[in-house]
Amino acid sequence: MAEKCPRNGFVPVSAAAMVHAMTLQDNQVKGACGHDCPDTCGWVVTVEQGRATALVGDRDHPFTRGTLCAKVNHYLDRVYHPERVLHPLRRVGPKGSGQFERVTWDEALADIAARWQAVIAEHGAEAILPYSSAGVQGLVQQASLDMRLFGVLGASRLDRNICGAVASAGMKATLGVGTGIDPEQVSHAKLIVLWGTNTVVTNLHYWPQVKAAQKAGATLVVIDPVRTRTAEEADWHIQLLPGSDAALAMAVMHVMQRDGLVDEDYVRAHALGYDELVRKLADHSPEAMSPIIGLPAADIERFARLYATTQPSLLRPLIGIEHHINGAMQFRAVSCLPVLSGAFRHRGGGIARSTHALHYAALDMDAVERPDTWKPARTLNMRDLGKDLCDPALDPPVKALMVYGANPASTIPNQNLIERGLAREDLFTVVHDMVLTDTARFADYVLPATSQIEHLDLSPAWGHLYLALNRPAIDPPGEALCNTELFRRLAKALGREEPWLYDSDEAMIRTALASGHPWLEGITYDRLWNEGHARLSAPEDWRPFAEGNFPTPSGKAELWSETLLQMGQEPLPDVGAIRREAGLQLITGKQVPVLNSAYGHIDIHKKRAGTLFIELDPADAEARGLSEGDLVRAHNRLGEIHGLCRISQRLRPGIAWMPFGHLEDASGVRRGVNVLTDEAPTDWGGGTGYYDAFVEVELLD
Ligand SMILES: Nc1nc2c(c(=O)[nH]1)N[C@H]1C(S)=C(S)[C@@H](COP(=O)(O)OP(=O)(O)OC[C@H]3O[C@@H](n4cnc5c(=O)[nH]c(N)nc54)[C@H](O)[C@@H]3O)O[C@H]1N2
Ligand SMILES: Nc1nc2c(c(=O)[nH]1)N[C@H]1C(S)=C(S)[C@@H](COP(=O)(O)OP(=O)(O)OC[C@H]3O[C@@H](n4cnc5c(=O)[nH]c(N)nc54)[C@H](O)[C@@H]3O)O[C@H]1N2
Ligand SMILES: [Mo]
Repeated sequence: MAEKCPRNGFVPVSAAAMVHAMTLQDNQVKGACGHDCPDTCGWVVTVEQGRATALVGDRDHPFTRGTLCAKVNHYLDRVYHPERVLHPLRRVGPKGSGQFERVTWDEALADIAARWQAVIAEHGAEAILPYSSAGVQGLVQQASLDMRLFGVLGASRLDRNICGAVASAGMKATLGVGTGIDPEQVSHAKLIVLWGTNTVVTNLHYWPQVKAAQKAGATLVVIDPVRTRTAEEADWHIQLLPGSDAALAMAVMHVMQRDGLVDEDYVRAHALGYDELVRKLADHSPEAMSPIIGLPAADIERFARLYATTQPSLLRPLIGIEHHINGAMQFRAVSCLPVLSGAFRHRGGGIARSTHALHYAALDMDAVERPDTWKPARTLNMRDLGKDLCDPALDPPVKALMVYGANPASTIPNQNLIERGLAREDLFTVVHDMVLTDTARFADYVLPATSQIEHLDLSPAWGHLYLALNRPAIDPPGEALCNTELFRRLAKALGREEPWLYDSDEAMIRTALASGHPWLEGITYDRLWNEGHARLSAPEDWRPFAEGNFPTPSGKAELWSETLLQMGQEPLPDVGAIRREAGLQLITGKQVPVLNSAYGHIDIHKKRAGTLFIELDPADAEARGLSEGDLVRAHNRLGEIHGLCRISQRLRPGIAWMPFGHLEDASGVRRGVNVLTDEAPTDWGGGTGYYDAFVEVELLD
């Protein structure tokens, strides 16, 4: 059972942990940011009389080095925001109206348990859909007791794939992993290719490392259809057409093979299917690929030669190339480049994507999530939430939805359809969050969640190898509960007696750290408690594929993939299916002042983000008779959204850009860019082509 705290009943931390907190010197507590971001910054919270009075970057953290981002610099505004949900709320108005009344935890929990039990009795447990994402990123708060509870109930499972899964699936087809090398090895690189990632904005603490390497003589290339702030800093910005990265990779491989620039020794020893690939590359010359990529063949030749003749060369992709319908193939094709160039042999060479899987492979995740106790159940794809909620043929239908650590009404494609589904009178929706999100406005119950400074968590990172312990600095305000405590109470309300549904957070973290994995050697709970963070014990000069050892079925880098063939996919790297439709291709990008759909309700961030705008190339604006500052509507068959017209030199003709994360449009209506995106599936990996939306833009009368 969970430990009881004499002050407020259940608390998310164990009694032992509370004692530690009280014996800390001074009034400062180390923690780590829990946002869905590669940086996972270390921070220090100052507490005075139970109130957090300062939150600053932890100078001891080797990767984030004492700085935070524009959002988290004001994290305490989020913690103490007047609109923060502090008590359980029950709906009193129509769905979507955001009208609620305060109820007690006991009332809310008893009613939720009774409603779920009724759904299970009538439709079976699969009629319950838990929907969560990485709103709080960490070992126990993100996914632990929730997985256990919904697992033993036999609720529907969620295929979580809108961020990273497609990239990982694509890379795995070639390399057997979705990770690559340690990103910090960038300091050894002589060529750095930021491929579809806006590092300055989204991966702030990696940027100084990239810049330092550039200053030390490395050439920095940015591949992006948009001239982002990151692209501005590059030695060379390759501004290709969206979705044409695989075509570029094919052309580069063509040149490498044609000109004898392939590391033949490496390829013959460690790759499978090179001869088949060579035959295919014959018709992927720069000239042949040029119309697809939208760049002159000479530029493609030049990039190919630069890549093939510079070592060590490091490719750094994040999300940009996965949010297309050929997203997995784009990652598969790009991952072939360091195999052909032999870059993996060299320190700082290869490809460096998310480090998420490196942390989670070291931790004992099965002990945390306990899949051994789960009942078999169907899996629904998060991308299809709107379709599933509105599908009369879905059997069983989704009758109960529980959303936590996510805001699908704003972040999943086809916002209008999702809202239609959430408005269903026969759907029972519970949302656990700190704020009244777009999704929460449709809930039957809104439950108050803790902020990161109010709960304990172990924080693995997806942008580096440092594991952190996030210590709670203050008591939760009002009646807020952390995710794990909520699921303990839900288990109790449902009358569950399995003891593992009540494990404490500390116990789960200790278990996860006790995996025996060599990279966790010397990393104990107590050390993390005292020091805040520790680097996974990977060798300093870690070159996982210098001598092959790819964890693919064949043990080699698979230029030819039997696995893909069995899946009905093209077994060799390929251009993939590129979506081109009438209208402007809409790319929606991350912004500095907000974190996905979060922070938009806080004045300072709202002001910085400004009024929603739609950015166009001068040629496209002129063709539509539009001027800077006009109020325009962007629309397609799914819906419309209003914004101010912005005309810039950042785009190419045919491309429009809108910022992702505004909570309302220029007409003050609560709708974001996902009213214009559909659920177009990626080739494999289960994700969606967010950046393959097509719109028309015109003056709003
Ligand atoms: N400030 C801030 N930071 C964030 C976030 C945030 O909302 N705000 N979100 C966090 C999250 S959840 C994530 S996943 C990361 C994502 O981090 P990034 O991957 O850096 O983010 P994106 O802006 O989605 O996409 C990167 C770039 O891909 C480009 N792109 C689009 N299509 C293509 C294409 O076909 N080819 C190529 N080569 N490029 C293309 C876009 O123009 C964009 O500049 O950022 C995290 N960090
Ligand atoms: N058009 C378009 N759509 C996109 C993207 C894009 O670039 N363009 N990017 C996509 C990407 S990469 C991602 S990752 C997704 C993000 O999609 P989501 O994960 O749905 O997005 P967030 O807005 O980060 O929502 C997280 C929520 O978790 C809440 N939260 C924070 N901490 C806690 C906690 O401790 N407990 C609970 N219960 N809740 C908490 C926050 O308040 C917030 O409301 O969006 C995707 N959607
Ligand atoms: Mo993401």
